[in-house]
Amino acid sequence: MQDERPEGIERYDDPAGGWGALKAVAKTLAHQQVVAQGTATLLKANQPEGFDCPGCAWPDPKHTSSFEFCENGAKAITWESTARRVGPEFFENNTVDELWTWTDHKLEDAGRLTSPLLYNQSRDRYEIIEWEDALHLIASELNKLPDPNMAEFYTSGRSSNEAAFMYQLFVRAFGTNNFPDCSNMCHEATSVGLPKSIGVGKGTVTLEDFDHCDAIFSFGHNPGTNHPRMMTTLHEASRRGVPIVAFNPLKERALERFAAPQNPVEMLTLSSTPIASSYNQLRVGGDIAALKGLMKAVFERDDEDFRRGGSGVLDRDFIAEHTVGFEELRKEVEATSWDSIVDVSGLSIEAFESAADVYIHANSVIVCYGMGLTQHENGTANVQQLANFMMLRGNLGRKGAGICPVRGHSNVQGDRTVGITEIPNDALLDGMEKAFGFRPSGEKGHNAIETIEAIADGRSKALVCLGGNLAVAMADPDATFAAMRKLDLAVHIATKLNRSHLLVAKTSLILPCLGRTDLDTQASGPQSVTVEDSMSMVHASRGFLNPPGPLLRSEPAIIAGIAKATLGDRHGIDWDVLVSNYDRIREKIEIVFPDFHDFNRRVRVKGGFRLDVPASYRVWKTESGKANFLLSPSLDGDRLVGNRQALMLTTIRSHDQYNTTVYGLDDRYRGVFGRRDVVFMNKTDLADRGLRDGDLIDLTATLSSEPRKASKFTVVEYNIPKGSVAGYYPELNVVVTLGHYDRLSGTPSYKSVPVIVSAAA
Ligand SMILES: Nc1nc2c(c(=O)[nH]1)N[C@H]1C(S)=C(S)[C@@H](COP(=O)(O)OP(=O)(O)OC[C@H]3O[C@@H](n4cnc5c(=O)[nH]c(N)nc54)[C@H](O)[C@@H]3O)O[C@H]1N2
Ligand SMILES: Nc1nc2c(c(=O)[nH]1)N[C@H]1C(S)=C(S)[C@@H](COP(=O)(O)OP(=O)(O)OC[C@H]3O[C@@H](n4cnc5c(=O)[nH]c(N)nc54)[C@H](O)[C@@H]3O)O[C@H]1N2
Ligand SMILES: [Mo]
Repeated sequence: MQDERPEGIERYDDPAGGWGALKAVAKTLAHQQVVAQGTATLLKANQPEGFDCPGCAWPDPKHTSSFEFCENGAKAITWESTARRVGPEFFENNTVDELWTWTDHKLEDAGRLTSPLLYNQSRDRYEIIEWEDALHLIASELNKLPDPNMAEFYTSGRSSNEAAFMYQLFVRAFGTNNFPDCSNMCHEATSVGLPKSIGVGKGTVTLEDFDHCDAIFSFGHNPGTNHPRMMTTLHEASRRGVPIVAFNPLKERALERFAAPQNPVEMLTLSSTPIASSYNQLRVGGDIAALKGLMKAVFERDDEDFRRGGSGVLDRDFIAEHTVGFEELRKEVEATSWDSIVDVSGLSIEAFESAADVYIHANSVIVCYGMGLTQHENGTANVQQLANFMMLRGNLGRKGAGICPVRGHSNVQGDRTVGITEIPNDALLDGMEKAFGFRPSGEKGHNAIETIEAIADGRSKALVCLGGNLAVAMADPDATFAAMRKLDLAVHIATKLNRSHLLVAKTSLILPCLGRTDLDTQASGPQSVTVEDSMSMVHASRGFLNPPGPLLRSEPAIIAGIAKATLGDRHGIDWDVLVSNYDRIREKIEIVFPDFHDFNRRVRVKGGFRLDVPASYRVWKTESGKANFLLSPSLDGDRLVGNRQALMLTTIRSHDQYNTTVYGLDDRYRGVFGRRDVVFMNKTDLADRGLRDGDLIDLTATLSSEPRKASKFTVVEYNIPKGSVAGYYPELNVVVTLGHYDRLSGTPSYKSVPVIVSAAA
C-alpha cells in the first residue's frame, strides 16, 4: 500500500458503535433541523405507544424496552421527520430536466413532499393538482387500458400491513396480479427457497432463541450498518461466550468488534467487545462452495467419530424422523472435491474444519444471513444449502436453534404476508372471496424483473408505485430508465422526491403520503397501523408528529381514493368505511388470513403477537410433509467461464445510506469519507493489471449484450479476497445486467457481477 492514500480514504481502527455513532446522530439531527422535535421523536421509536422504527426489520425485545440507541435508526427517523419541505415553489423553480442533474442525495434532502403534483410536459415541471382531480385522472387512465394486466403495481417494504392489504384488494378488484415488490430484489430467494426446504418462507427463530444458542453462524450481512439493533443481540451473545463464525468477503468492523452505546463501561473506558470468533473471508459468490465445504468437514468428523467407536456427530434421529433426501445430499457433498471447494470459496480446508468443529460442539446453532446470500444467480440454492447445513444436526424447530434471514425493509415481510404476491395461492383467493364476495384472478402476475421487461417491450403501459424508488433500485439503469420513459401513466405515492419520479410518463403524478412517524387521523380519530418484523412478530405502530402539511394523506386513504375513483362500487367494497377506522381493515385481514384471528384485540396487547411458523415446532408444510435436503450440483454457475480476466463484483450499502436514499457520503467503518465513487480491490489483482491504489478505473460488464460500463471509479486497495471486488449500490447498478438473475426467485444478481477492470479510458 502506498503511504499516500487516495483522497478521502483513511484507516479506521476503532470498533463499530461507540462515540462515533453518537457523534454521527448529533450531526444528522442538526443537519435536518429537527433538534428540538427530533430528540423527542427518537425516544418514541419502538416504544409500546410509539411508532415502529422504519430503519430495519430486526425485532425489539417485545416492543416494551426502554429506548434502545441506534445510529442508523436515528438517521432513518430524522430523514423522515425533517423540517425541510418541497412545496409548490420548489417545483416552480426547478424543471424536471434540472432536477435530473441532482444527485440522489440532493433530491431527497430537499425535504418532504407536501401536495399532489401532476407533470406538465410543456413547462417540464410538476405542478399542483387537487386531490380529487388527481384521483380521477388516475382512474380514467387505468380504465382506458384494454387489459388490467397492462398495469403494474409496485410495493416497497415501508408500507404498513393495512396499506398493503388495501393495495392488494384494490389491485385484485381491478383485475391483475402484477405485484412487483422490493422483496423481489431482496429476500425472494428466502421466500422461494425455504418453503421447498422447510415449508415456510420465513425465519424460524425468535429473539429469545438467541439467549439459548451455543453458536451463531453469520453469512453475508452487515448488521453494524443495516440492522444495528441486532448488534445488541450479538454483543450479548459474544459476552456470554457464544462463538460467532462469520462468512463475508469483507471484514465488516461491527462483526469484528463493537462498543455498545448503551454500555456505560465500554463507552467510558473506550473498550469494546469482539464479535466474530472466527472470520472467513470467502470469495464473492463462493457461498455454495463454502456451505458444501462445511458439510463435507462435518461428514468427515462424523466418519472419524464412528471409527473411534462413537455414534457420529449428526442428529440421526432428526434426520430419520423429519427429513428426506439425506443420502443423496451426502453423496453429492462427498463427491465434491476439496480442490474445487477451496478454489471456488477461496477458503482453506483448515478453515472449514475449524468452523465445522464449532458447529458440531454446539448443541444449538442459529444461522443469520442477508443479501450476501440471496442476491446471486444461485441465491435460492444458497439458502437451501444453508438449510441443509442446519438440518444435519437438527438445528431447526427447537429452543436456541434455527434459521434467521435478516429482512430488509421494516415491513417487507408483513406486506408479503397480507397478500402482496404475484402468485396468489388458493387460500388467498378463497379468503378474498369470503371477505369480499368476489374471487380474484389466480393467473400469475409480474415480479419486478418481469415488470421492467413488460414495460420495456410495451406490454405494460401503467405503473403505480406504493413507495420506493424502483428505477434506481433495479438492475441496469440504462435499460430500466429507457423503459420507464415509455409509460403512459406513472403514479408515485411517496414521502420524498427521488429519481424514479423524474422518469416521466405521458401522465405522471406524485401523491404525498404520511410516514411512520406522522400522526394519522381519520374519521374515527388517530390511527395505528401494524407491521411484522423479521421474526414474524406483529405489533402496532403509531406516529405522533404533526404531518408536514395539511394536504398529505395516509397510504390507506390514498389507495382507497384511487380505488373508489377507478372501481366505483364494483364488488360493493365500501372504501370509506375501511379507511374511517383501520380496525375495519384489520377485520378483513383476519377473514382473508385466519392466522390473524382476533387481530384487533391481540395487536393491542403490549408487544403484539407472533404469526404461526410451523417449522419452528417441527411441522413441515412441504409436499413430502418432511424437511427436504435439496441438491445443488454446481458450485458457482459458469459465470466466469470464457472470461478468466473477469473479477466478481459485489454491490453493497455504505454506512450512510438507506437503499437508494443516500444520507451522506461517508462509510465510516470502511474508512471512506466524503465520496462514494470507489471500488475496493485486492492488492494482487491491482498489480496484475498494472494498477495502483487511487488510480481511476472503468468496470465493464461481461454478461451484457449491450456495452455497459461504470466509468472513472477510484480503486482502493483493500482487504478483500483475490478475484473479488466491491463497490456501492446504486452507483454500480449500471453494470448489473438486467437478464442476470436467479431463475428460481427472479432476484437480480447484484452480488455476483462479472466485470473487467481496466485503467480508465
Ligand atoms: N442503514 C440501513 N439499514 C438498512 C438498509 C440500508 O440500506 N441502510 N437496507 C435495508 C434493506 S432493504 C436490506 S435488504 C438490508 C440489507 O442488509 P445487508 O444484507 O447487510 O446488506 P448489504 O450491504 O447489501 O450487504 C451484505 C453483506 O454481504 C456481504 N457480501 C457481499 N457479497 C457476498 C457474497 O458473495 N457472500 C457472502 N457471504 N457475503 C457477501 C457484504 O460484504 C456485506 O457485508 O438492510 C436493511 N436495513
Ligand atoms: N445493486 C444493488 N441493487 C439493489 C440492492 C443491492 O444490494 N445492490 N438491494 C435491493 C434491495 S434489498 C431492495 S429492498 C431494493 C430497494 O428498493 P426500494 O424499496 O424501491 O427503494 P428505497 O430506496 O428503499 O425507496 C426510497 C423511497 O421510498 C419513499 N418512501 C420512504 N418512506 C416511505 C413511506 O413511508 N411511504 C411511501 N409511500 N414511500 C416512502 C421515498 O420517496 C424514498 O425516496 O433495492 C434493491 N437494489
Ligand atoms: Mo431489501
